[in-house]
Formats: sequence, C-alpha cells, structure tokens
Amino acid sequence: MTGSLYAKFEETFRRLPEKIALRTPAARTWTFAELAAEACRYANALEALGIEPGDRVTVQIDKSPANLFLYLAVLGAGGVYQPLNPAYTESETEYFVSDASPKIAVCAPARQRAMRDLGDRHQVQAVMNLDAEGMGSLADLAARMDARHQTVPRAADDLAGLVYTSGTTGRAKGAMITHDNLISNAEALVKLWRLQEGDTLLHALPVFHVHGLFVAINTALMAGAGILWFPKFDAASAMAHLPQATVLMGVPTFYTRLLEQKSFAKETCRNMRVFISGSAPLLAATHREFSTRTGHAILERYGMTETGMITSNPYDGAREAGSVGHALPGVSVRIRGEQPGVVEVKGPNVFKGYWRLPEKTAEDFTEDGYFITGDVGTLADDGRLAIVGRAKDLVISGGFNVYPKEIEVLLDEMEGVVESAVIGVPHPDFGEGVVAVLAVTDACADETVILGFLKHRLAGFKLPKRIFKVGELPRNAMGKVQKAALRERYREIFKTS
Ligand code: MLC
Ligand code: AMP
Repeated sequence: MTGSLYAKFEETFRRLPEKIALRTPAARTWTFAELAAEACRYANALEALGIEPGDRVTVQIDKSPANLFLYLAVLGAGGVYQPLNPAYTESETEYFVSDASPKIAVCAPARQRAMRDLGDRHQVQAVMNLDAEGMGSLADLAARMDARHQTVPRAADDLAGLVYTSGTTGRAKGAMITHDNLISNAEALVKLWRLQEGDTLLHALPVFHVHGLFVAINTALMAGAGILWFPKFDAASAMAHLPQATVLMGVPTFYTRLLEQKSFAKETCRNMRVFISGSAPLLAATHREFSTRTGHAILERYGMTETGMITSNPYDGAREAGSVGHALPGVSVRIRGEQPGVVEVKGPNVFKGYWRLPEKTAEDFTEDGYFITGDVGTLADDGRLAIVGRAKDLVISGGFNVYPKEIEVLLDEMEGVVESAVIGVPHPDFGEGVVAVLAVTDACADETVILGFLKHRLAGFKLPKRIFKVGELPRNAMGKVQKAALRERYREIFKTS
C-alpha cells in the first residue's frame, strides 16, 4: 500500500472528511468523504468489468466531475490511467488504443460505436461511456456499486499512468509514469508552492495531459485544498470565479486571455495567493503586464510528460520573467558542454521509460542516467534555468504539442505538393501558431481542400492556421530544409495591428 498514490489521497480523505473537496461553477459540491465514496463506486465498477492490477484504462471523455472519480478509481483499483484528448480523430485514437492495449476504454457516448469497433480489433474487454455531464453507462454501473472499496496495494515502481507524447520522428510514445514519480513530484510541489487546506484551486486545464491531471489534481488532493472544477478554460467565467479561488494553474494563453478582459484587475485577484504558469514559454511582456495589472508576479515552472515538474521559480524571492527557476529538491538538472545547450535531468520524477520501446528509451538517456529533454537552456551559477529554444522539431500551441513531422507526412501525400515544412511562428493567443509552407506544382489543391483533407485525419489544434505555397523551400548546403529561415520569413504574420 505504501507505494500507492491513491493511498496518499486517502490520508486527506480521512483527515478532512467533511471539507468541500470539489465544487462546480454551478455550485454542486462534494466533500472529501463523498469524493472517496464516488472513487470507490467507480473502482468497484472497474473491478466488475474485469480490471486487474497493471491493466490500462483508456479514457477519452469530456471533462466532468465523473472524470475525476474515474481517475481516482483507476488508481485505487491498481490500474494504469491512460488519458486521451477527445479531439483526436478516429484514426489517431486507433493508434493509441492498439499500442496501449487497454483492458477497458471509456469514451463519449457519441463515440461508443466507433470505440467498440476499435476495441474489437484490439482486444479491449469493455467499452463504457461518460458524457460531458458525467452521465453514461459507466456512471450507471458505478451508481449500483458499494461506496467502500479496498485500495489495491501498489509498489512505488508500479505504473500509475501511461501518457502519450509524440515523437519528432515516427509515432507517439507512451511515457510510463510510476506511483513514486507522481508522489515525489506532488510532495515537492505542495511544499514549494505552500499548498494547504485553506487553498482553492481554480482548475480549468484539460485532464488528459500532465499539467491538469498530475500537477493540478495530485497537489490539490494531497494538500487537502478545494478544487473549483471547470469543464474548460473560458476567460470571462474564470474571471468571475477568481474571487473564490486562491491558486490558478494555467498555460500562458490563460494569462494573455485574462489580460484581454477589460475589467481584469487587482480587485478580481483579491483572494488569490499564487498564479502558476507552465507547459509553454511565458513571454516576459505577459509577466510584466500581469504584474502591473494585478500586483502578482506569475510563478513560472518547467516540466515535461516524461519528467513531471523539473524546475520552479521560488514562492518567496524573485520570480524572474524568462527564468523557469531552480531544480526541485531531489532533482538534478545539467547542461553538458557549452551553453546554451540541451537540458538533462535526473531524479525521482523521471519516468520509467517508453512503453514497449526499450531502444528508444535507451536513446533518450545518457550513460549516467540523465534524461535528455530536447529543450535548450542556460543554467546560471546560482542554479536558475532559462529555456531559450528547442533541439526537437516541436511547436507548442496554447500548451498543446504539435509535431511538424506528423502533418508534413500527410501534406506530402497530397497531389501537387512536392514537399512541405510545418513551423511555429509567434501567435498572440496561442504563443506559437502552426503554419504550413508548401512547395507546389500547378496541380496543388486550394487551401480549403488541403485543410479538409487534414481535418479528417488530425485533431483540430494541429491544423495549420495559415498555409503558404512557394516554388521551393530554402535549403542549407547539406540540402536540409532551413526551418529557421522560414520562421524568420513568416514571423510577423499573426502580429495584431
Ligand atoms: C483549441 N484550438 C486550438 C487550441 N485549442 N488551436 C491551436 N492551439 C490550441 N491550443 C482550436 C480548436 O481546434 C478549435 O478549432 C478552436 O480552437 C476552438 O476550440 P476550443 O476548445 O473552444 O478552444 P479554446 O477553448 O480556445 O482552447 C484554448 C485553450 C486550450 C488554450 C484554453 O487549448 C487549452 O486548454 N490548452 C491547455 C493545454 C494543456 O493543458 N497543456 C498541458 C500539456 S502538459 P475549430 O477550427 O474546430 O474551431 C505539458 C507539461 C507541462 O506540457 O510542463 O505542463
Ligand atoms: P509535453 O511533452 O506535452 O509534456 O511538453 C513538454 C514540453 O513543454 C517541454 O519539453 C518544453 O519544451 C515545454 N515547456 C514546459 N514548460 C515550459 C516552460 N515553462 N517554458 C518553456 N517551455 C516549457
């Protein structure tokens, strides 16, 4: 039992049974005891469906309180939580299911049939559903179950999550995340950010990535903080509820969108203790404007799916714009050779490896056990890290990762496309906007047809916001496409006024 993340949450459930754990914007509430009871009902439902320790449960649903119950239930039943963005198309989803080989899949009711077909092809034992209100066949089954459940013991090194992250070449890889990875990281963050029972976290992040799922939920539950649970981020609604909150965790787009709200000011943040940002670079200009408008210096931290959180700015002391702060206690960060250079990390936060890909795992670790992040940074003498670029071909749009290769492969299939280059350029809302530059012949289809072709195959956030057709792509002496030159050429296209 000692190794189980769920057992850590149970300490809070026992300590604060009557305290409000969860509240929706419509003011529906659950105490910690009620949250535990729901988690138990769902865990019993999963057991009735045949889950055994170590089984993956793929979850591709809209965010609702039931999503939280299900996450807790998978942990309590000794399973491995495998979240997927509901925006993924059927073909994208099929890859993940075939690779993760879950015992149980939970999807939106509208996708039940497609998921069932897919499940049949990949030996998924049970396909259940939950809608955006948390209703569906899994909720019905859970409602008939006992509200007590014996937590399944897990060792520290057992898997708690399998979270996919795309590769710069080839297909997405499943990051195997252990109970100890999550416990050690959440414990460090609770301490560092001083999270406690008196806090209320405004939770508006999706729960299919590590930021909303592990960083936000795990720290709040361990600290006994209340969670204000939003289905998604909407700046006006977040602003209206901020006076009831003390902590916000968001991607930089949350902060630029809040600043766009005319009446967003010090008064809105009167009860706020800390604003935390991560998953993408926070512009120094955003940091400064936020501080002027609200009196709060946003606390920026840096992490990855494979590593959880790596560094954080301090709670006390200077939260510097452009710096992602110091390594968390117990975590070691280094840059080998000249600076700026690729950031490497070692510690209890670092994942166990890529699912069923031992060779890829070995490639991404140094001989002395450091994980190679692919982010380029500078490390100051006082241990502060700044992320200044990426050695990996990756675009981060509104906190979502977009891998150019995945889009280029599809574009290159199209008639009239000689070759393509997908890049990210500064975007006022998403930080980086996806742009496709195509070298074409006269036979190339128009933009609407190209987008229609991509739309069938890719989730919406990956679609290029602009497409440019050119005679040929710029190349260096080695014949390699110069993406840096393209980024420079198109760097102004999303500039407002
Ligand atoms: C949505 N759209 C996006 C987008 N999000 N396009 C580009 N980039 C994005 N991030 C598109 C949709 O496809 C849709 O297109 C249209 O915008 C409206 O969709 P929406 O869902 O209503 O969008 P919106 O609410 O505006 O979403 C923006 C957002 C969201 C910023 C609130 O993207 C978001 O919650 N991002 C957080 C991502 C996150 O959690 N990252 C953490 C990764 S973990 P159309 O054409 O259909 O209208 C990690 C590790 C770490 O990185 O360190 O934390
Ligand atoms: P993911 O694979 O979705 O976990 O995304 C991880 C990547 O997000 C990291 O490798 C970084 O490139 C980026 N990232 C996360 N936090 C920050 C930050 N504070 N500043 C810059 N980049 C960040």
